[in-house]
Amino acid sequence: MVSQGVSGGNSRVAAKRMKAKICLVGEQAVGKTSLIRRYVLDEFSDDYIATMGAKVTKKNVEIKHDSLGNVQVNLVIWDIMGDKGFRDLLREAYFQGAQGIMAVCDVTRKETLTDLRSWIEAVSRVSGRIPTQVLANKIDLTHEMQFSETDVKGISGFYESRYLLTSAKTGENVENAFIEMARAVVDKRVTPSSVWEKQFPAMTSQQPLKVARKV
Ligand SMILES: Nc1nc2c(ncn2[C@@H]2O[C@H](COP(=O)(O)OP(=O)(O)OP(=O)(O)O)[C@@H](O)[C@H]2O)c(=O)[nH]1
Ligand SMILES: [Mg+2]
Repeated sequence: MVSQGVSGGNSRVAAKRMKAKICLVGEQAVGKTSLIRRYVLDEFSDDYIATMGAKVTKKNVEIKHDSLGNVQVNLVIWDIMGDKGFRDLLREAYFQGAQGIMAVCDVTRKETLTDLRSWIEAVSRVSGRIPTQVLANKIDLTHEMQFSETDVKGISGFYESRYLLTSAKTGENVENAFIEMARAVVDKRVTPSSVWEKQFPAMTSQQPLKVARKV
């Protein structure tokens, strides 16, 4: 983290800066690109153009941190194609140095929720244990929902992560999601690793997963 003095009238305020690589992962067409587009450009399109490979977008966000005060976070957002074949081939290239995972599923397709486990673990195998967030996207399609909030809680609880119900279409919770992610990355950076790891113990595939209750 870089700490830089900024003049403000007679006072000097410490502006802290930090870079954070965030990876958006999840199955094809769950809305990863749309969430980034909504957050960065405040735009949405119903058209679907599958992402080829990975696309990197940057955005600065200022967060208020409990102990640090205001922190400028330079988010480096990696939009990764939802193709598992490519994921396994290229995961070192995509996930190296990741500091946060935004794992996205589509509330209208149940399998996209259960598949999140393999995405989160693919990133974690390369990056180590990092802040993780589960996003249940397309919440605007209420009548087509194939799973409940309880199911989302089940997956996110397993990974000691937070979850949010989002809509790239309406913008619901999209900004919140990125701000929360930035805050979690800053928190990890300033928390001694022994304390952080106690809060967020490493997950193992052997642990049973409480998920997929029928709605
Ligand atoms: N109704 C609704 N549609 C959405 C939402 N988010 C994305 N979509 C639509 O879902 C389709 C897929 O969205 P993308 O953002 O391209 O999905 P992706 O996860 O990036 O897909 P890949 O790049 O193939 O991995 C598009 O037609 C979007 O318009 C949402 O919140 N609500
Ligand atoms: Mg995409």
